[in-house]
Amino acid sequence: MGDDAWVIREAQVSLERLLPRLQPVIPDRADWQVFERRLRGQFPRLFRLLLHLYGWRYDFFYHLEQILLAAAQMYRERPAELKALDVQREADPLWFQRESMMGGVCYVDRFAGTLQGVREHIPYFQELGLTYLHLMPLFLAPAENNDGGYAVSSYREVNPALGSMDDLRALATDLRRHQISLVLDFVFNHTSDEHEWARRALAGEERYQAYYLMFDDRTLPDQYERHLREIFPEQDPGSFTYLPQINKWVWTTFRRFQWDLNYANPEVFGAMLQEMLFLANQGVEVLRLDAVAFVWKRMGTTCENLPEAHMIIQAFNALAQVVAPAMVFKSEAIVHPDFVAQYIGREECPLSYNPTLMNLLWEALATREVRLLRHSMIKRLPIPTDCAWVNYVRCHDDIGWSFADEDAAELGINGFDHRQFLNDFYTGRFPGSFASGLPFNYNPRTRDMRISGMAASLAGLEQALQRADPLLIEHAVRRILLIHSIILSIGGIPLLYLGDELGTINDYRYRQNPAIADDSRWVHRPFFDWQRAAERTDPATLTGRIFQTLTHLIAVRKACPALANGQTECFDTGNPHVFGYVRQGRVLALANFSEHPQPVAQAALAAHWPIPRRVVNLATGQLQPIGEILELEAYQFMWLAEADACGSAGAINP
Ligand code: OTU
Repeated sequence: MGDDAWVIREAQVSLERLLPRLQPVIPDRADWQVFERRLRGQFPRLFRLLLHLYGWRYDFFYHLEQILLAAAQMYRERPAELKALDVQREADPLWFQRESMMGGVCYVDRFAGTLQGVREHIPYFQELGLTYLHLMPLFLAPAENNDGGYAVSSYREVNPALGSMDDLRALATDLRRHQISLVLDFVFNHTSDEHEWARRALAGEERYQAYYLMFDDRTLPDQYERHLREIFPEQDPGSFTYLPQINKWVWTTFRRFQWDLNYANPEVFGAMLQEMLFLANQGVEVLRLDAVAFVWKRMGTTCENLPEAHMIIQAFNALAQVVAPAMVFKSEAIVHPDFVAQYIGREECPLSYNPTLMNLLWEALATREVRLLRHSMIKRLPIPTDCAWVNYVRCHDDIGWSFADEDAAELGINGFDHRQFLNDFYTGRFPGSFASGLPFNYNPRTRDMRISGMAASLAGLEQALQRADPLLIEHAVRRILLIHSIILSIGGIPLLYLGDELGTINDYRYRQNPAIADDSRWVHRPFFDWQRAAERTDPATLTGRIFQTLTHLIAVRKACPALANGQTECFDTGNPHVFGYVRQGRVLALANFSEHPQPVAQAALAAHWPIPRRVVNLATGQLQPIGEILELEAYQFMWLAEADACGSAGAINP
């Protein structure tokens, strides 16, 4: 008990001592009042977190002061327009939960050449209904070894091939005027080996060597490695890289040119805080925290998802809420669902990718059965009501089968064997598979493997087109639409991987580029095909059909408050192939994961959804009679609601 009272008192005393030192940094009276009010609100938990992380240091209070001085400085530099947005969002903290929210993600160069090019395509984003645009890493990075931009050499310089910082700010502002929030990555677990800190470390400066985790010999690395997971075993096995220039080993969880930062050093926390708030001040509204799981290490553990990793993020969160409360964090934890959930919270990451839903959508397409999807979603979809999932079917990374073995075991499924099957299925090795995917990072020791491929190719379109078989093409298109219908209706923020709205398939040309030929993820990072996009208005083309259907579904979602973030009840439809859930008690979504028509009994639905007298399928606008048995066609989905609800009256085609 004594401990806690001491911390509370110490926090109070420290704050009163610090405030007069911070005030001169923010000369404007009104600004200072806002800053002080927010700091008073966040300080007790911030103090506790930093004390836990760095309180053992003799110079703790020095670092605490440096951290707050940096925050005050970044607040002073924050543009007025963003300060106004802060005030607006403080009054509307759940802004990201609306039915109008719709996300998209793309590479600047591959989508539009430059930042200016992206700006010119704002009408395209509007056509799709986007309110959230994630631009893949766009900062300075090594020319070749940059892991798709995830090896950052400067957090304050745009990659000159894409434009300038001015272009980035102008784009952020322009997007905001069009109600689109800019989303950028904060790659904070590591820097590239060309970052100034890394260069100075290599030149022998001890201060910067302490920014990273460096070892004089293999003794400690060997001990750590006994428990570590290899992320890229094919390209860079192990988790340490030898640096001949200084005869040391540096911790590199990912590629050899991505050096993990040492967050046990409070100076690193302070330095990265400034980079984070700098991003906020450029107009970033959602910050994607890359690789959250790895930021803290402790001997004898997997060095993933440690309690201190959460404390680092929570401390960043507290400081962002003081300086830039308009911005929210999104967690990128592609790990066991129990661990994914631990990052989600208003005081940590209000948004999180939903990798479990993502990989189970593909699992259900492969098996044509929805039991693992349903069982896992019943257990894992609920999160705090002031947070939201970001639901996606594909992203720029591989698909890892990160569902919980326990969930599978509860259904009598052996997780390990099931993953072998899914890997065989999605690399086309399983007889009869429709998928054209590529293996990614097979690890012979663990037999772990992940899958690369564009959504359309994984869903069968590539094979079907090769075989020019109309029925197979039809099935593939329906699979693409089916899984998108789920991310658009299950709650949270749907996130579209741009290109998927055109049914874009794999692009194997990366194999000709030696710098990336060994990384199969590039098969699903094609250049955006604007020629093909020109077909999007013609529903007689495949592109047109996929695009028109998706944009229609997006428009329906945006007009239907029941499809906003909120309660989702997944239930057993009584048919093993049909996934079903009720949104906020009002919309019933059904999805048939098999290529055969499937019946669902009225009684099975009525138990979860009071069947209205007149029912409309919002997805098509057609009235949907519900007899004793409701039949779904091959891969059909329905969004059923009371006719006249959700503004459907106007849209109904009887
Ligand atoms: C992230 O992903 C990025 O999305 C990747 O594109 C990067 O290569 C990587 O970080 C390094 O910056 O290993 O295969 O468990 O899976 O954070 C993807 C989480 C990755 C990791 C995830 C990482």
